[in-house]
Amino acid sequence: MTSHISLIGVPTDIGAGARGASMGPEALRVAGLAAVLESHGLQVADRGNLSGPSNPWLPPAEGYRHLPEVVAWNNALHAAVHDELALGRLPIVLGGDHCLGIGSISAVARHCRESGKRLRVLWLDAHADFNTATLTPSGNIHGMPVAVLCGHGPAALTGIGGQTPAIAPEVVRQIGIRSVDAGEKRFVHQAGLEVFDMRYIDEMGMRHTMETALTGLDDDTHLHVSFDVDFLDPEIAPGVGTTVPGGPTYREAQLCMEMIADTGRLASLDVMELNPALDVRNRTAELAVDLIESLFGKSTLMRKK
Ligand SMILES: [Mn+2]
Repeated sequence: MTSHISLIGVPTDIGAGARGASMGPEALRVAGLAAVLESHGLQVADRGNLSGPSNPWLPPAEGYRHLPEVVAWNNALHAAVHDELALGRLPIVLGGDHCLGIGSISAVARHCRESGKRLRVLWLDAHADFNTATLTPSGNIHGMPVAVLCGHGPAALTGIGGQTPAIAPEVVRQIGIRSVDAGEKRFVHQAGLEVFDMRYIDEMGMRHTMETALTGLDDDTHLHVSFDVDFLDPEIAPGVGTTVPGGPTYREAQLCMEMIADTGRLASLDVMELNPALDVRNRTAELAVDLIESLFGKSTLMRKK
């Protein structure tokens, strides 16, 4: 893993159903993200925030809310992430709502094609984010990024990065899922996504879940983590727009992050949906930073490596 990290702020809530995720990047900075990473010997360059259209807060048009604006933000993010990867750096995307996974992961996939790497995406989320315009009543595009990346959605989004679909469903492992719409559920099964939902984690434990989700990685694998903060139980992480009870506890989330760190394969990261307007004294941002620290190798255990 490279020790050169680039922070990319993407201050928008353009794909969300609640305002406020646009303040996520600054809350993560205020919670000390750069300093925490530097304390582990990493070199951190904060690239500042991308800019893009403001949020017009309109109802859906032909099944999508704010599609032109979502396209603009994701094109900008795609270019920024691809540039950092081309420089051999590890981009951390500070969202912003999860529609930005489209720009980020399409860039990672393009980089993998260009560099001959295999891709594995871990999607940590309460939601499958596999909706389409016909399946979702809200039209909020933050519920659609995985479907778009797999080629289902408007061409202006599915084509970002020059290949449709940007990724195959087989590269994705979804973890922590506990809220899926009925039509979306059928579509997830049809597409063949591998989902480790909360029932699975309850029955099998986080250790077995992560061992299974991480099997088959090798030296040529680029591991991307898309971390939606609503993955976490709302008792510990209230600062998100779409809380769902029954998520991973603090210890389960730490174990998840530590086992990813143990692979040594992490090569890009999204931190999405943090909503400071709904947070309590920035505690969700501080928790996110704490977990990111584990993702980059802080061990809370006494065990010798
Ligand atoms: Mn999400």
